[in-house]
Amino acid sequence: MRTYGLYVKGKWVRSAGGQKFQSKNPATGESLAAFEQGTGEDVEKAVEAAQSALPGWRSTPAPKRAEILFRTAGIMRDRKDELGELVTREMGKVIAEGKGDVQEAIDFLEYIAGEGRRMFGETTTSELAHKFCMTVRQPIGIVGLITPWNFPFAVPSWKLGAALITGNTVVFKPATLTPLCAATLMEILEQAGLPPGVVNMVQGPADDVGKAIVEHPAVKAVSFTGSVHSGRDVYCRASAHLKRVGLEMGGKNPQIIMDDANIDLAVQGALFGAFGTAGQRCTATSRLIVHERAYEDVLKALLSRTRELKIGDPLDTSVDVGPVCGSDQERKILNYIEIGRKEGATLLIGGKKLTGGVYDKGFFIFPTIFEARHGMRITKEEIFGPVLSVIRVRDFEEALRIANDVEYGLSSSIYTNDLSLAYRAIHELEAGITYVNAPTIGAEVHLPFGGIKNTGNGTREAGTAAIDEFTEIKTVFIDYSGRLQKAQIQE
Ligand code: UN1
Repeated sequence: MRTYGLYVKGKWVRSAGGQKFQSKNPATGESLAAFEQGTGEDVEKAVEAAQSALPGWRSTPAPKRAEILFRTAGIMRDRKDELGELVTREMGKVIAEGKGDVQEAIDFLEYIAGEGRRMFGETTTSELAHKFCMTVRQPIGIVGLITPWNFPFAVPSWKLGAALITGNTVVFKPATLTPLCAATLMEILEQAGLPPGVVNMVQGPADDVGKAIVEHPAVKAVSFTGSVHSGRDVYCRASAHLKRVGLEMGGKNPQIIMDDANIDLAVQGALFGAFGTAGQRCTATSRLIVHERAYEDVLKALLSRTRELKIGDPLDTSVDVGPVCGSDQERKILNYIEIGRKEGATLLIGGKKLTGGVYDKGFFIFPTIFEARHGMRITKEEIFGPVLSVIRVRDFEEALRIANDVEYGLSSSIYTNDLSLAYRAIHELEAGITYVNAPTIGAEVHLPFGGIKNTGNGTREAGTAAIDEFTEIKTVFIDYSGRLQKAQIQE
């Protein structure tokens, strides 16, 4: 089995602590590779490398930096099938989604590489004659990127692409559940021509490596995607150093189905939203809020379609739902199912770990649907697994009130053909993203992505907002009058 080092200054190196860990296929238990486990000392070296690469990288013209990102996307496109399989083997999402993860990385890298020839500032008027005013964007410096396991190519590529095009250098800590995807991404960046030290990867646990990155005084900004619990910790530690922090955290995303909706379409959306990626997206649908007049029809269609779902080997193209990503995930999800039962929600389907044959080697949970009352823990806390709570409501007002009565605000959806309800949902759903007649998952990379309330701290990733996350704005005044002119002062 191959052992991967940490990636520092363009070299694969041993960790200071000498410990190793392995990555395992959540469907089969097979070990995929071994990895050096980094420590705070390794972070120190990674920061030094990022520091020494910074002057060269920030002075490389942005369109030249873009060429490397375009090449990175090109390599991914050439290797898309193989990389998609890698995502599936390491993370467990079904192969169509594994390839989708890689496609999302390609899409974003190409989109953001285009910013190399934009990265617009402002030009504006001056209150004084013969004076020119504008803004330019500059890199922040060394940035720390901390990424989750559920999109092991896409989310690191969002953050890396945006940080790199804007001229920052990086210390990158990927999730410990998907180290092989991360190491492969480093190989691809290197092959695409990224200079040594521009991106440095230190694998390892959050409480050691993550903490060292967040608290290092030379790391000027941190971009984090993960749980609210960890994100809050990152925010508090980083704020002591007055760092820029971008947080993208949990969701408890609702899909509302009104009585005039196309039920078949709405149910297809709910299935994809709730059970796609085995419910392990921060955008996953975890609450289906259904108008009472559509309720029986929705439930019937939902259950009959869920019964037909094939659970199993995620590399098999006929499989709909793969395993969840590891034993901790499995335990947490099964625990929530137990909580749902105990608090009196009616289990309609699923609710257990699958056993026997191939299932014994992996972490398979059958898609689970509860009929629940709003207020139960399963309707308010993020589960991050294939568990959907269906909630019956009398009307749109009640649907809206329930949809908004959670601590999170990432994605949301409404199925209706009533234009005024659709617009009210757009205005009144408390979320960073609202879909009309489409599921809560599947955001496109050229639009801002992120949430309100406890989902985030006001930043957005992807889209044009990605540039804001990783740049400082410099305001420039050029006086070509040849004399001292005083703003605000009448003479
Ligand atoms: C995530 O789950 O962290 O909108 C990202 C979506 C994907 C991105 C999800 N494009 O579902």
